[in-house]
Amino acid sequence: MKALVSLELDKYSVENVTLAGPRAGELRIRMAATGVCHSDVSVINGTLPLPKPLVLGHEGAGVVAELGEGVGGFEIGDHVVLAFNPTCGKCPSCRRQEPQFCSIGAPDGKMLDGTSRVKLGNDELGVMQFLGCMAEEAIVPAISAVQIDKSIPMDKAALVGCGVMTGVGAVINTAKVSPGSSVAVFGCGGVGLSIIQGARLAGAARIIAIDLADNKLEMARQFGATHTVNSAKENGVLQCKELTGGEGVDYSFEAVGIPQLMIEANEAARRGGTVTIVGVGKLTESVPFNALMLAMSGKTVKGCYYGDANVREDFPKLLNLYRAGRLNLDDMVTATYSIDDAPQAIEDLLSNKNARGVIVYE
Ligand code: CXF
Ligand code: ZN
Repeated sequence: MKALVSLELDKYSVENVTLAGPRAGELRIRMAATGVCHSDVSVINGTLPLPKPLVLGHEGAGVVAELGEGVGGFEIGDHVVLAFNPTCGKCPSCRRQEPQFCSIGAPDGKMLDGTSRVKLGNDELGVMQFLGCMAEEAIVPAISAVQIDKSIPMDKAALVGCGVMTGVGAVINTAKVSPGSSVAVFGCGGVGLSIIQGARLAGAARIIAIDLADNKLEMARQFGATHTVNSAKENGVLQCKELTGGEGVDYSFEAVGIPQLMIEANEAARRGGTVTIVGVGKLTESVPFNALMLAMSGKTVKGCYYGDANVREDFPKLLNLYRAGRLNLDDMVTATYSIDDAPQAIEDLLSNKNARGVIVYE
């Protein structure tokens, strides 16, 4: 089968690989759609330090094709969205209702039992986030799959597996944005646009979108931004202050993973406001906080991983919002690609072309 593989740092190519069957606790998924996310690029360029060679892809939806030994609760033909974090339900994080921090396995390219299911020739390949779902098929832990209604188009469903869950979750679960409030979003990629949609759903009165690219700002408006700032031309922080009577916004979000933007998101929030850091930056970079102002400003600075989601509850909720016409996933998918064109999809991501590009399979 074909898969998008990163063989070495800064390289990616479509390769013909072989897949072993599912072992105990695993599913074989015939992929229907895989979203192309900036974190795939972060793996390619080493920002996320996963060992290579490795099959990319962590935002996908597909159909259950085979059950490994002992897997209950699934049937062949079930439609599933894949979570990029397995959730065991038993570890301390799962028991304290924080399944996004489930400690069953650290993503190191291997499956949960420490072995691999994918080969290129005789060489074993790793997979991203226990999934490696930018491929025609994937072997995944059953505890990484969430059943969904079969009526939902798979290219839309796939987005819920990463970008949309992360963005909407950051607003609803992490920041808990309240109706009538003001929100600033730094960075309008797939996650930033989902934050904007979340803020709209939460009833924010002002949603200020900040990005360097005019086409992204146009999309931001389409998804609910009330104001846009092109930070190549204007100062995002000053605009946030100006639009809030000098105070700063109630809630600000950073959705890229760049220290300078995290600083700006902090500056854009009002005293007592909430700053949510969603972007995943480099391990080698840090953000300073001012020793006087941290206490004086009384802001809450929160990190947000996977939209603080409980995927088993939150994926179906997001898809219900989609079916109710309140979460716009249709316009998020601005291009689809075959697996052969996956490298083009990565290039289009790098040139900011899409809200989301999605790989679809026959
Ligand atoms: C990431 C977070 C770090 C691990 C891979 C997935 N989230 C969104 O892309
Ligand atoms: Zn992602």
